Amino acid sequence: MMSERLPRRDSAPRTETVMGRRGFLQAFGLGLVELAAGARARERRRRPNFVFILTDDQRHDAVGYSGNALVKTPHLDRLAQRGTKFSNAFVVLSICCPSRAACLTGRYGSRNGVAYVGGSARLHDRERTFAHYLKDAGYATAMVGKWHLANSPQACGFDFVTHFVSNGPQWNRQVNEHGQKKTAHGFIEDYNADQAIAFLDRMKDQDKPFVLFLCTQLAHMDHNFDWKPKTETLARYADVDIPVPRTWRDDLAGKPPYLKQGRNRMQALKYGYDKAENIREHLRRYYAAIEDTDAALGRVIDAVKASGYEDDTYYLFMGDNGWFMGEHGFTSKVLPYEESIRVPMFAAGPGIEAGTNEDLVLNIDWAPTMMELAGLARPSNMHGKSLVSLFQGRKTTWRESFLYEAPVPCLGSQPLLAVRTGRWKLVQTFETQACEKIAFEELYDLQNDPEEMQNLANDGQHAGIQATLAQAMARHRNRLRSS
Ligand SMILES: [Ca+2]
Repeated sequence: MMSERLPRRDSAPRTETVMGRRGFLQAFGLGLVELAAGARARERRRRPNFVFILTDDQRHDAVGYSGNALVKTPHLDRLAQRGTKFSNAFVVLSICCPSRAACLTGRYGSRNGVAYVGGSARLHDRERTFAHYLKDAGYATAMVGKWHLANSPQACGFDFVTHFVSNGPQWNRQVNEHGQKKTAHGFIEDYNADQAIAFLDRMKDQDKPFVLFLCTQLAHMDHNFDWKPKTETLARYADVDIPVPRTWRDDLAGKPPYLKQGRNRMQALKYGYDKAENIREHLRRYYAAIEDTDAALGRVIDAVKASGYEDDTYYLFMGDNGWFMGEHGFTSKVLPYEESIRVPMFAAGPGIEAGTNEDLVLNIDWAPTMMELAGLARPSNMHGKSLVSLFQGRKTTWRESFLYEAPVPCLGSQPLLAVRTGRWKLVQTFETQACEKIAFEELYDLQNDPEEMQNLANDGQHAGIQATLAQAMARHRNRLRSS
């Protein structure tokens, strides 16, 4: 079904659907000047609004709609069921700063300047974000919640800004509200939702389309490596029997040897992941924190509807990276295994078909998607692809593989690259001091070994597919070097 709202650049302007007070007044006989102003306003309003929700450290399966009956996310589930759910969504580097930078620019970290995590992680000055492009096209731009780049949100194109940098307490957090430092009393996601709703209220008096980039702090751990959900929410998980991952006692045979002493394993041991009950307790706290976050997001979704924006607004939802919850005896992220690089992702809005798409989609795809939905030209340096053809369920040529890159040591990883297709994954880990020198190779058949336990690299039987994947990796890298 072709959309009412998806861009049709050659068609006549469609009838304005959000009339509100303007439409009412015009209908009752304002003068020609006012009518002309109204026409100009409608012209501007033909571009759609965007509510881009980016959650933190939320795994691909930590949403109810994925089939996980243990975590409760009714608000996200309802929204997802209306739209296109992506069951094979990935990030091109699984850490907070690089994933945000990739979403903002539609470009890989090795090119936009943010391929690592830390206070100095900064986009190159020449980089332009979706907020820059949309603002130039007449959009009001808002950023609410967690920010994690050394560039300010304002320098990245956002005008309405209430934010805090990186991680910290989940209650009574210090925030920067329009330039004023203050304490956000209570649970941080309730505060973020209030700020998002304040922005939506402000837009009622303006004729501009808007983009709201709402970045939750949760489900990231707090500064004490814990989750602090609401007491009553956590209590609901107290007696839930939560299974631990089958691979939690992995001896890491076939994996790069450094991982046995790497941060992902050492930190997991600090959390007590050598005992199943400690993994279970973390899952309870993590799921409860996600449920609390979902409830706060539900208030924002309700506010969009109550404000009359629903017919003109696209929701874009994604987790910024995955999270190991004991798989392979790991915690955290960065590493190129599925639990780390897969994220929950969907889009909902006018004309987007309800259903599930299994194509390989990436965090760098959102920026070009917004360009197309807004009727703007796709900047030629964006590495991502617009998802619009997938929203419409059209048969289309789509990527057959993608590159995952962690080119510098991050949170205990050695430099590594991976290429993933629908079925296969090749990982090349490099010497820390010589990033072009391969230290270890892994090849996984995700169809027959989705838990990535059998390294097939260099086993004498998979040389053909290994060579094909290595060629694909080289092609991806060459394309990046020239962009
Ligand atoms: Ca994150």
